[in-house]
Amino acid sequence: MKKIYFAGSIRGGRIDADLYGRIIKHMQKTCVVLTEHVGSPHLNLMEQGKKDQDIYDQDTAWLRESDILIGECTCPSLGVGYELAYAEARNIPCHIFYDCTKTQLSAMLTGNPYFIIHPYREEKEIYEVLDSIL
Ligand code: 6IA
Repeated sequence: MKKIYFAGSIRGGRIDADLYGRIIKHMQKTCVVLTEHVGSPHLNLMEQGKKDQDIYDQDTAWLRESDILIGECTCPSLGVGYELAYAEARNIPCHIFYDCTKTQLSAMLTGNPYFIIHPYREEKEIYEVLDSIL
């Protein structure tokens, strides 16, 4: 099964956490999602006690072993931006989703032809594209 690194905002803001959870659940029907916790509603509790260096070490190890990165970038996150650059440097394919009725994506992503960008207007479009990618 394909290993997916799903990237979504954590300290950048949890406004879309439920959406991340639904995307992760959809992908888990056919793939392994290494970063299931990104969609968890209990992240604040889980975050207590974890050292930032351990989080960095674990996430970069998962990135290196992933076959593909799927990012939901409607809510801007420094961590997600970093993960995208980290994946690009290692030739891991990167698909970026964002709601184009809510935000304008950074030119540092839209201006880089490496990234495969999927603007959407309705959530159902995400699942249609994911089914064609995975
Ligand atoms: O800058 P941000 O915090 O928004 O960055 C979000 C991105 O960084 C996500 O795509 C995650 O892969 C990664 N990340 C940030 N914080 C954590 C984290 N916190 N755990 C795992 N990945 C993280 C601790 C929660 C954990 C104990 C469940």
